[in-house]
Amino acid sequence: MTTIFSGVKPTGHLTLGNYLGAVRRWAEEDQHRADALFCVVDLHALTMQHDPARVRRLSRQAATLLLAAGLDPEQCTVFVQSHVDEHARLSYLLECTATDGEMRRMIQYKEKSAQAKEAGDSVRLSLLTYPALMAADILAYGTDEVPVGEDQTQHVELARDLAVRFNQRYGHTFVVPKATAPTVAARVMDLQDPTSKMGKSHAEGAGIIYLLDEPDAVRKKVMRAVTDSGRDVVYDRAASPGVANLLEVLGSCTGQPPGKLAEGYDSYGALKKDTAEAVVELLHPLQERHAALVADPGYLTTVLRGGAARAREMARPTVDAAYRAIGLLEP
Ligand code: AQP
Repeated sequence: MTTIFSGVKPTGHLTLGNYLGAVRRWAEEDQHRADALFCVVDLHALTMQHDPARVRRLSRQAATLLLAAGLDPEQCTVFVQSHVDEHARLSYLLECTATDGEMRRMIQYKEKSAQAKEAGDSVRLSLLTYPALMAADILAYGTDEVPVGEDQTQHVELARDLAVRFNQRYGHTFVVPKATAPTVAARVMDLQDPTSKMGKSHAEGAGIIYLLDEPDAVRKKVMRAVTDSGRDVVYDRAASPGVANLLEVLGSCTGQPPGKLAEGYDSYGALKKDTAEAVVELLHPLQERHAALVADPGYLTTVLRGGAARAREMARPTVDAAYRAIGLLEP
């Protein structure tokens, strides 16, 4: 059976980008067709300046939203990364497999280390090494597929390279995984700056739709989205990034190709109105389920404990095999 692993970082409130790029597929397709694990990757939230209480709060909120989005603990394994020691155990072996140069080439490292320096913060060593931890997250489970948004493909490529290198040096140990991205909305852009990704760790702003935004807040953000100076509704990411982004969001919500949708509009206003309503409708059931789950916090705790126990059991044989293969004595 295919094994699927993916995760979400508790670095902010989950956004429409997280949902359309990743979480919706996990719930609607992946959990039903594979042995699937979905994880709140809390260790990854420690690579930049962080507030411990906020990370704890956001970790529970992210896990609650995964369930609200439709992940069913009877169908898949939902857990928190730091509850399963195998991730950190394997990460060190992968740091011993990766090179300094390939870590420094990671786009997110370049961008975020520049951001930290600009803010006058020191750059944490973990910001450089965390792709090895992400590779460990993936490889520990014999993962075949990693359903992610486009921004994460470089990290999954690194996990592939490390798996291949480790297998060549020490004997076959890891399955070589591949990233899968959705055909539409693989990179949802910020509504106010359609040349940059809608990211949950970015400063809160009118360009980011959060999954728990009230309907009126969603409408306001979409109606104020930056479009282009022209008038024609065309699907052209390079020439009209704002309009293309709205068409992708609408296309993803309604299951129609963005290029085809463009033919049905002759004004930006009508496109925005339909996009806003489609997003409100898409989020409504998720928000209702979220409210019900929040009313029963014990349920989430039970799900996460069960998920961690199962994940540990799944990861241990592969991580133990990697320890033996690389030359470490059995205890
Ligand atoms: N805008 C997006 N469009 C499509 N997919 C997206 N994803 C994130 N943003 C978009 C996908 O959602 C999954 C979880 O994301 P994450 O928690 O790894 O990262 P993030 O939401 O992008 O949060 P940050 O903290 O703002 O991260 P940085 O700044 O590091 O990108 C992933 O599958 C991701 O691809």
